[in-house]
Amino acid sequence: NYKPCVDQFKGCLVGALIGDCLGAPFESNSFTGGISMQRITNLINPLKLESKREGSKRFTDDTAMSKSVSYSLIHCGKFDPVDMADRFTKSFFDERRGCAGGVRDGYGGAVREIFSLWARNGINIENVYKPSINQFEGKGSYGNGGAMRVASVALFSKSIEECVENARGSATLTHAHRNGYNGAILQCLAVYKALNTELICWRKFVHELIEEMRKIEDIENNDKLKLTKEEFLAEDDYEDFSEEEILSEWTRSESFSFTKQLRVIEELLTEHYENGKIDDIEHVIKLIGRDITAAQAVTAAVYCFLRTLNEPIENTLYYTISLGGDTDTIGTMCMAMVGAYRGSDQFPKSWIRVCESHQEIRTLGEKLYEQKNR
Ligand code: F2R
Ligand code: MG
Ligand code: MG
Repeated sequence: NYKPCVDQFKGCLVGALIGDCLGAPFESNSFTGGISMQRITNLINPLKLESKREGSKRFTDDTAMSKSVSYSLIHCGKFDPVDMADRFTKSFFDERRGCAGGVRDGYGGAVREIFSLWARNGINIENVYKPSINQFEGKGSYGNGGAMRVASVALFSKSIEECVENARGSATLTHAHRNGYNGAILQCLAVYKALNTELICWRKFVHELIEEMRKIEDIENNDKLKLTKEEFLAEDDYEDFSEEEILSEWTRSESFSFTKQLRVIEELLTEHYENGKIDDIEHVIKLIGRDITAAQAVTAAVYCFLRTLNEPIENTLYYTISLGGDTDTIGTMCMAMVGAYRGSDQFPKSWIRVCESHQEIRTLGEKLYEQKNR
């Protein structure tokens, strides 16, 4: 019967904004190790940011697309694929034209092609999903772009079932690979549960996500197709591959399973919480990854949220960034969960103040709260 308050709605979107704006300077596609805590705190320690200009940390594609999702849900009162696609396209081309504060950094290559096709062919209910379904020889994009923008879908949806349906629909507009949209569903469910649970027990949280993802991935019927990394490895010859390359192959394949990877998260968290194991970031990176695939980025975000659940809120972002890789996106997804659980009042004021459009984002959280409680 727990009823989340307006500060949690604002917190979810403000957290997502902070993760994007403060995580973006560290984003890299490199295959090197994690990022040192010293480098992170040198740049984003709340005290250091107090002297920075209000709104000086710009958001990237993650927040630009999240804003379109929020505005669409608020305007339509339901998930409307045509309206949402239209907003993505307008916002992208407005930025290109230098409106909306100038060209925005970092959209993925495949998603840009979808915007161009929508702009060229027009958008209607018959053709809106065609560009994404046709990408990559009909496999669709496995990038994390569907998941990175899904937080407001969790705020908007009234049940787990609505979360699943709306997350799948909104993600598939650009990400038709099953890892792409299933990652968005997992991210949406994690935010929904963070918002609607008064006191989170990490093990129960993981078990509930496993149960939901088991149904979505239809593990009972697909058990021979949905593999663990070890099962995947046994299927082919990966002798000359490094561990990171094997993880990369598996997380880009349709054999990848979020259900099975959530069990890996459970093992890592057990080592941390129950066996008191000292953190080894390299080990976490090897098992979970941190790249632009939804398979790696969403599981990393869930892990970082639960791994730092009871620590000071700053530690969650520091820890997330320390994994390296797709730091703005893992940051935005993890901090959306944190904000939904703890509320916006818990974030350092200087963190919020330096983020571009923080007032607008707060207002969107308030509007989504009002809409839900009307
Ligand atoms: N694009 C970036 N970062 C790169 C630049 C960052 C840095 N600041 C710099 O300046 O160097 N970040 C943003 O992209 C990610 C979200 O991407 P999204 O929306 O999923 O894009 P897309 O285009 O759909 O997928 C990304 C790329 O993945 C490859 N790919 C996807 N599916 C594939 C498939 N089935 N087969 C083969 N390749 C596939 C393609 O190369 C896509 O272009 C976030 O990190 C956001 O922050
Ligand atoms: Mg980005
Ligand atoms: Mg990114």
